[in-house]
Amino acid sequence: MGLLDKFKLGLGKSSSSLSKGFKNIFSKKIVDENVLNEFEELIISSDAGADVARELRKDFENFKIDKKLDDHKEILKLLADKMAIKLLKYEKDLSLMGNANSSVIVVSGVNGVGKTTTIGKLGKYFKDNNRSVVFGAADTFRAAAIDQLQVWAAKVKVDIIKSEINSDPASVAFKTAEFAKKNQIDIALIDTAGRLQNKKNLMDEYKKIINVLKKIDEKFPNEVILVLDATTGQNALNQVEEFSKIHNITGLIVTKLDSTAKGGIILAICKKYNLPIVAVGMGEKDTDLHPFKAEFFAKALLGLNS
Ligand SMILES: Nc1nc2c(ncn2[C@@H]2O[C@H](COP(=O)(O)OP(=O)(O)OP(=O)(O)O)[C@@H](O)[C@H]2O)c(=O)[nH]1
Ligand SMILES: [Mg+2]
Repeated sequence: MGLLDKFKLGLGKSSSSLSKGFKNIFSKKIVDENVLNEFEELIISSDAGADVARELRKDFENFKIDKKLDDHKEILKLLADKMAIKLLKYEKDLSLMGNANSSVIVVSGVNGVGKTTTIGKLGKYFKDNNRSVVFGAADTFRAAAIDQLQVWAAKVKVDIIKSEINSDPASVAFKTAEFAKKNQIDIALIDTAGRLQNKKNLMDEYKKIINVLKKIDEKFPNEVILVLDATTGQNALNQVEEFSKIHNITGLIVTKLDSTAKGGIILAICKKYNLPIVAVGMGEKDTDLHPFKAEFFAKALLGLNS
């Protein structure tokens, strides 16, 4: 299956929801103010945000479709092009991630967004691309979290550095980075907790992990990835803000796009924060993480086949 087909499958819920709306819009004879409003609302309903919806409305209006909306596919293609152009600068080549010798990647995010699963999938992706990988189980607050990462490590056949439950997460992160450097492992992926007693604790813990890594090498962590759950909608935007206060986020991974009809959230995130999308999660299997491709995302969202 090609990447476009994977995006189509993953964004199926979003595209079928948008398709119904477009069908209705395209049934109108003339693009008047009402149709434009309907169009704008449809885009907003995909969680793309008011700014993006307004921009796309302008694009749609500028197509000058004043006679009949008969060539639907052409119109959707034009729209997909506009959307892809807006998103292109947020593509970040996943295969280029961790190209420094021993790159340390901290994976952060609030609880349940898919951090541990994404680390498992990233491990698989990098292994398949002939990179050596080690996982660091720095979510030490629940035994199940350590076990979960252990299961992924066994599944994708990578080493894991772990410690007992309630041990210091920063110490696990430190040992993982040290192990990677000593053994010339290409990529160290560090799992972190999404939930602590309170937000301040959580943020302090992240700071500590990051500071301790810098002690091994000031370039560490090479990446701080924030994982966002597409099903949480606009709330994801606040999470970008909160985590940016701790450390520069170098990239985003948006998960669970397969579970929502509101995949347009990616457009809102890109519009608001100038951050690259490193990958997108579209399912629970190890092969369900894909590099973010603006063109395929736009086409799949609008239900185009090519
Ligand atoms: N459908 C779908 N489910 C996903 C995806 N990514 C993760 N999940 C599921 O989301 C749930 C939470 O995933 P975890 O990886 O445990 O999330 P986490 O951020 O590590 O959670 P905490 O460690 O509790 O903070 C699991 O049931 C995953 O299988 C995805 O892309 N699509
Ligand atoms: Mg986890």
